Amino acid sequence: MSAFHVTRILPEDAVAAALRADVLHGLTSRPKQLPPKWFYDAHGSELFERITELPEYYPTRAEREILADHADEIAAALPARTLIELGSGSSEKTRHLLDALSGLRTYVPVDVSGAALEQAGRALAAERPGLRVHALIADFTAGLTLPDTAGPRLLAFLGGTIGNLLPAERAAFLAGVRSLLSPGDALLLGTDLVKDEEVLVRAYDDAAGVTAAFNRNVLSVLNRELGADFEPEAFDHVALWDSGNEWIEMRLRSRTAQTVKVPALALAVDFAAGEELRTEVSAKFRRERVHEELAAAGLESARWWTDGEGRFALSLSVV
Ligand code: AVJ
Repeated sequence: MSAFHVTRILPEDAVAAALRADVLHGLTSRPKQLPPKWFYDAHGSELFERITELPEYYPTRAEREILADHADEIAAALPARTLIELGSGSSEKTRHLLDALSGLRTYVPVDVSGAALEQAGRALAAERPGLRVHALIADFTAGLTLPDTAGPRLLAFLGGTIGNLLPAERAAFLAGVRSLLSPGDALLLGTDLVKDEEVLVRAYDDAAGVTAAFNRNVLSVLNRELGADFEPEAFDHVALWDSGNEWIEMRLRSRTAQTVKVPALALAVDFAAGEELRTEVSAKFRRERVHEELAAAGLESARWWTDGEGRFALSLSVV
């Protein structure tokens, strides 16, 4: 008997339709833009895993430090029977939580990437015989229904991925999360913090060029999925700090004037020399802003932990 199963909430054709809609809208907007979720095909997910090991990319290590140091306190504050993790990816950092939650019965990893879920979920279920792993292939930014599992439930959204949403999207997302929680449940939220500009920019423009390859990979995704003819090397990787919005932006800057065809959308897209395509926003937070945004969604931040250097934070909101 297997304690692992996968439910696909998101049909394959819905993923394809969402990609087409996002690319059509984004490449005909001014300035041009694409949502960051399309980075994560198998190769993009692999590149992201490599990013997390780069000396410049501190968020993963900082968050792992917080989880390693405080998982017991988190578990004491919220002795969950169900752990739901949005954007679980490789579920690597989650192990600290799984170890600390002694009454845990069910782990629900949620991701758009079925491949990552299969691999991580199967391995976890095999390692932990008492644990049911019920993976969900779903887009958690587009409304989510959760399996009916035992409370209290801890919903974890780690990695600072909330920073990839724009402010209005964050507000809608947090309100949606709040509506999924019942009394006694909680949200555990990971947020990267505002810090020195140089440290931030280096984290998104590493010396080895892994982040540049990750950024350009979205063009390869469009080539494969939509028959586009992007030449990834015809675009420069750009990472900059927007101090007004307090977010990092990643862009791809066209080296020359060029026209790119996207046959699946019957689209020809002109790029001027130097024109930029925004591929990611990664917002950085101050404690007050995290509290405000949580409060606006009806969530109160009960606990707050940072790593030793104050680079990254976890907050726990019990409903
Ligand atoms: C997916 C939110 C963890 O914004 O830092 C890493 C993705 N982009 N380097 C982030 C990413 C460029 C990452 N998160």
